[in-house]
Amino acid sequence: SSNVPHVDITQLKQPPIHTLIQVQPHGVLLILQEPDLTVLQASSNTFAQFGITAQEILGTPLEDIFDPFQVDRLKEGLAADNLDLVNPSKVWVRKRGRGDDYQVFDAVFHRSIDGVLVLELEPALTQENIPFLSFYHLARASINQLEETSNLRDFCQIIVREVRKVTGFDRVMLYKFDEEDHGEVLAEEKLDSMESYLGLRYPESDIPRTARKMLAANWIRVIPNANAEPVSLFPGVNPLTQQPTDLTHSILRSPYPCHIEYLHNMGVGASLTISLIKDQKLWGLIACHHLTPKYVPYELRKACEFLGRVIFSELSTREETADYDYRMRLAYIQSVLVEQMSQEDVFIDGLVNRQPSVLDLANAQGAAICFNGNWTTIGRTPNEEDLNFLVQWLAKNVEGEVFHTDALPHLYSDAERFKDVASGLLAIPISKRNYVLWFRPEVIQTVNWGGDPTKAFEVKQTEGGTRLCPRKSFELWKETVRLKSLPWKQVEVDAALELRKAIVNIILRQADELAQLAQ
Ligand code: BLA
Repeated sequence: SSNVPHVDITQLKQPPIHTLIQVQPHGVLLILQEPDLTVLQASSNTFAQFGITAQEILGTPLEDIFDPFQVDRLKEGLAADNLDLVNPSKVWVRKRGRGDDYQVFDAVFHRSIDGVLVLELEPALTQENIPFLSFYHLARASINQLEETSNLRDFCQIIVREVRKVTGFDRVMLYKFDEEDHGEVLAEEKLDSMESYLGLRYPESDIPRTARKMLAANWIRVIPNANAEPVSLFPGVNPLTQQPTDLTHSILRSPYPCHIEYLHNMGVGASLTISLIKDQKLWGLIACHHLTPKYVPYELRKACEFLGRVIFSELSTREETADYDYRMRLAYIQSVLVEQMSQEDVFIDGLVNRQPSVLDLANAQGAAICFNGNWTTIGRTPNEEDLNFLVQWLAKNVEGEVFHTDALPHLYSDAERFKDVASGLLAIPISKRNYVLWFRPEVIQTVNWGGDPTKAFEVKQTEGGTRLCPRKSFELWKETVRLKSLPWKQVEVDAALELRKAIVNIILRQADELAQLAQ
């Protein structure tokens, strides 16, 4: 998959995403001056939502828009510098010119990265807060099911089923990133009439690095109507700072046009994205799609985020447990190998002539040990001449105590000749020109992509500068991946490093014994 292009949109002349100052029109965004909470900037859809134009609302204190009693409560929360006390709040907005007609909004505050206070208002579908208890029941029910499953895929399947049940989206997917930041749909629940994306892979460029950063900061993103015309902020910059306000943490920020086009091309009318974070890194996403516009109230989104967090922490624990069991097995093999090495006159015999052998330490099909210019091999390996050239290449190109690749021919083209035994290489240099090498054969894999990943986007020149456009077709595109082995697991690499230490110790001890004999 190395011919799949990576893209860094920061290198193109496009505005940084977080300062795009357009807002999705289903809600109202206000930038406020503290402590009076007067309006500095407003999204230009206030007339549609409140019956007051953005011009009129500027300089207005919040009391004039909301119920003053509610504003006092908000101010108390803000004074305590604890936004959790006020988020979310239900606020009543009396519509101008409509008599006693008022509308209820969910109000959510945050401080932008520049420290500016941002208030976002979305029409509330209910006047009551969804009781916390219902989140709890929701999570309990799914966790009970999860306890009964043992494999990762079933587990992911339950997550998407639960999220779909709770939200009613037409399609819910669990999407996991790989080491190259491409991603794969591990689980999917959808309407029968929709085509399936299960098992498909999507290239890294579908979610550029800047977008990933935001997904790691904002655990939940909503686009209730992918066809809605975004609205601007009025005025465009904060009059106090003369800068566009940083909207990284905003709920209503309008998505980058490129992504909207992407959704259109996929036939998506609304989306909800929940980030799955592990060790502070974006591990994957729960991606929800709806064919038509769909509004998900704040509290239900929070419930989904909660569900995502709780369930996902359970999932990472399990992944770690699986690794732990394997690590323990390798540690055991390692200790037996050390024992065997110390029992033999020539330590190498303890690695290749007995059971378990050095092959078992890294689940390899072949291994070769170069010691004092002599090769000892076990299983399927390149011939001696090829091995000699390979260690010369390693000595020149590789540093450190361990080296591993699942695509040796991509790095060292001569290896293509012996790809059937050594498309994968794990190597530990013991000392200058002494090596232990493990090999894995080529495994030809078919990777199913959602559209041709080498044509993931088009670069277009427009008046506004260079623009990237997403692909039009997401139809199944099969890639045959050659010259690659199964990947080495971190636990296997760690085990190889441990073996290196043990061998170095044995060599030192033997040298010591020789020196003593010589005295
Ligand atoms: C954002 N791209 C995203 C997001 C997802 C995807 C989930 C985050 C959505 C959100 O913030 O609401 C991609 N969605 C997918 C994938 C699947 C899916 C892979 O459902 C698979 C099933 N996208 C392109 C190109 C660009 C691009 C060529 O294809 C070029 C610049 C950009 N994607 C892009 C940007 C964002 C994005 C800029 C951030 C949008 C924003 O938050 O403003």
